[in-house]
Amino acid sequence: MGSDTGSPRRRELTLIGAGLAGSLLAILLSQRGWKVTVYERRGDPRIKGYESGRSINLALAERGRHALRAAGVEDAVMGQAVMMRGRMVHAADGGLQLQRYGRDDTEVIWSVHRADLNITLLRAAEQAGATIHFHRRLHTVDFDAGYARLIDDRDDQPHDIRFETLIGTDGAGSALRGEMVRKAGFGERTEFLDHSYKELTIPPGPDGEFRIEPNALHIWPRGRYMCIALPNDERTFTVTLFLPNHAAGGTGDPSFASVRSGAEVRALFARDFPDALPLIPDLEQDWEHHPPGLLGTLYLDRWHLGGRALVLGDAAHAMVPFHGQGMNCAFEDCVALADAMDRQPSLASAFAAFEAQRKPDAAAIQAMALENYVEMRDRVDDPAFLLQRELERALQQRHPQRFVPHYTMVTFMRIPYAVALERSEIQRGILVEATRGRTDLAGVDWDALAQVVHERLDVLEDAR
Ligand code: FAD
Ligand code: 8R5
Repeated sequence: MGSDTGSPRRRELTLIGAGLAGSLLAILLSQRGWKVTVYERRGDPRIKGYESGRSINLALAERGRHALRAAGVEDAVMGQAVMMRGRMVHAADGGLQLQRYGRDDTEVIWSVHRADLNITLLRAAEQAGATIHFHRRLHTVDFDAGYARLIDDRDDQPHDIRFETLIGTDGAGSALRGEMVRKAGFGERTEFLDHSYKELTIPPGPDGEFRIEPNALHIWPRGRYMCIALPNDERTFTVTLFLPNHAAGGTGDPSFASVRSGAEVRALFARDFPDALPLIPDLEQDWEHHPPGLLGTLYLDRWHLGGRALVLGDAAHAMVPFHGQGMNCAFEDCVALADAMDRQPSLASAFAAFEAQRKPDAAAIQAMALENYVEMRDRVDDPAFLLQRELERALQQRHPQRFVPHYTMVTFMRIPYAVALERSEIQRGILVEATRGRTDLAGVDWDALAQVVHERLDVLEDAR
């Protein structure tokens, strides 16, 4: 509902966290006439000196782009985005293979710079009328009285505010979620993966050029672990090495327990990623200076306290990164919430409608993200998987409205994630059955398969 209904004053909302979801939501709600105030723990990234200097990039897909479009910032973001057409698989024997994500260059993902994206969104939020306060970390909340305490971490001084409604866009470690859980339970649990990651950098070549193919997401699959690399527009690549925390019994695999020093990481790269090693000149320093990142899935039974408080994005449903959908999902949340607030008569009913709509979808992408780790690290260079992929494409061509590849439903469409998961499971069954015992598609009975497709999959409405 807009500012001109209900109370004579402009309706106020207080957002906690001006990261990706918080800054986008501030735009969408300001545009709808809400008086939006955002409190952010860190300093203003637009002020020089706050950037860590590291380029961290993210993969932006259709769900995220659609939300940026709704906020009117798509063009500003896409100007610096680098296209990624597919997976560039670096096999252990040095072989290279590009596996396209879609049918052509209309079905691609985009690498965007996190800090630049955040700055673009913050500027647009202020232009739309939002007020953003930096160096304000949410500390404690009195939901009944409508008071919150914020801390300035530069001098440890408390700042108390009054609020009507708090929206938590404060990320995976959300302080607002902590306060909601303290008051009302909510069944919070986090399932950590037994794997963590390290970020490394491939700088530009001697003539300022990209050192490897820029228009791809590079993957070095090695069975129980892997490396990936995403391009940055300044011609660097951010490399992420994912390793188990401890080697599985008897495997002698590398792990965060066994690879501890710069020398050990160099030996690991020389053995497993020899083509990447000469591209990462600061390997030892990157390894020793960047802390390992933890990976986990956060589950929460409820996301809101009446019309008083709500969490969304990573604060409500943090996920492992392997589908590249955390930001995309958080952005899709923002649009869904703004829509629910347009439609519902009260904030309490809008929050309830948002939670009911988005919880199954968040659970679905959390599950699909966990599954995609196995696909990326172990299956992308497996002949059986490649044959299933070939059949997936053939069935898409024959039945474009019914058989849509899993990756396409998640990445290039906006159908609910829960629908994508349900259909993917049916499709995987068809692909596994039809390729069992085969090494190519020569003897496939296409008429029988057409019948199976029609029996098990109805027409998929294309929300693109
Ligand atoms: P965040 O973007 O984390 O924002 C939270 C904000 O809240 C931050 O600004 C933080 O400083 C602030 N904050 C925290 N606590 C407080 C407090 N107590 N008080 C006030 N402010 C607070 N997703 C993709 O879709 N594609 C990708 O390729 C991808 N790659 C990723 C790579 C990395 C290295 C990481 C870590 C994540 C990646 N993700 C990716 C996931 C994506 O970053 C998150 O899903 C997304 O940022 C979630 O947005 P958010 O606004 O909920 O949280
Ligand atoms: N996030 C990504 C994909 C899917 C790629 C594919 C995977 C790094 C911490 Cl691991 C990962 C994807 O299926 O071929 N799209 O985008 C981003 C990913 O990792 C990001 C960069 C990351 C959290 C570290």
